[in-house]
Amino acid sequence: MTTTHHPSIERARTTGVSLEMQGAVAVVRLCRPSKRNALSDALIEALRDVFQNLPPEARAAVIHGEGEHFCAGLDLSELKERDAGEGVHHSRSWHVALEALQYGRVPVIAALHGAVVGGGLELASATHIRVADDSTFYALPEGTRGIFVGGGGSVRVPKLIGVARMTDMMLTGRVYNAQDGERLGFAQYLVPAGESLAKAIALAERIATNAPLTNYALIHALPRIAEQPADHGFLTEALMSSIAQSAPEAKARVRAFLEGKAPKVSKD
Ligand code: 1HE
Repeated sequence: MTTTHHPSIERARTTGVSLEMQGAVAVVRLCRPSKRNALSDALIEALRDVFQNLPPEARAAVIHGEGEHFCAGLDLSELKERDAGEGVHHSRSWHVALEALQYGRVPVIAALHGAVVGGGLELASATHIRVADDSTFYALPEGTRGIFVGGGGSVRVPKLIGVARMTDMMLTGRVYNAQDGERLGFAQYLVPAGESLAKAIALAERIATNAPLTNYALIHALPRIAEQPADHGFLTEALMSSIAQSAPEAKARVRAFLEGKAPKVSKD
């Protein structure tokens, strides 16, 4: 089936970022396997365009990489002699693209496998849920390449694993395997090799059935509340919670539970 998307999404496809709708789930794929999905400037721009222009029917998204690896990070062949000003603009272009993903319209789940390194880990850290398979490994080779993270990694990675572990990864080139990565907090799910995409899509399908305002609160309000001083956070929480509760969909869902028509919480 061919669907017509926003022109920028068709353009992104020719650059190496494709989008396919599976019901209400937007499946976004990095398609540059010969370069291990290394993120060129064009790919970063394409990611920005895709996440800024997801089709209106999308209610959750998955991002994954074609080939043996999720993403090898910054395209090092483009790391030319930039002066300080150009370097700032380059880094800021990553920030814009990854903010489009993190603070977009829908929750995004990363399906990880193979290398999740450098800018690839920065990209994964901007998603809302990470599903890794047994082949996944995590590293920040920037330290050994004589550079620093520039795609938001110094803000997002410590929130997952802490400043001390990120410092160690960058100072020593330490690589974490899939099992350790899940234990430390890089990924919330760990599945057998080859199964991360299917698991991510299954989670996205479930998320797509949530009330839209609940998903909005989780991706836009929760991370901001977590950064606020407690007294501001409590107020933002009260405002967000009252807005979510007032939606007709919330009323209908609560009524369904009280009438025994909605599933109970179950540990199975
Ligand atoms: C690349 C890149 C890349 C592969 N830029 N071309 N990231 C890194 O320092 C990681 C560098 N990459 C690797 O360590 C390995 O390639 C992998 C572990 C990811 C995969 O290994 P492998 O054996 O499967 O592939 P390969 O043979 O190393 O690479 C295949 C091709 O992809 C080869 O090109 P070819 O023309 O010789 O076939 C590689 O040169 C190319 N390739 N990775 C450019 N990253 C916003 S700031 C973010 C800062 C960073 O991300 S720094 C960390 C960069």
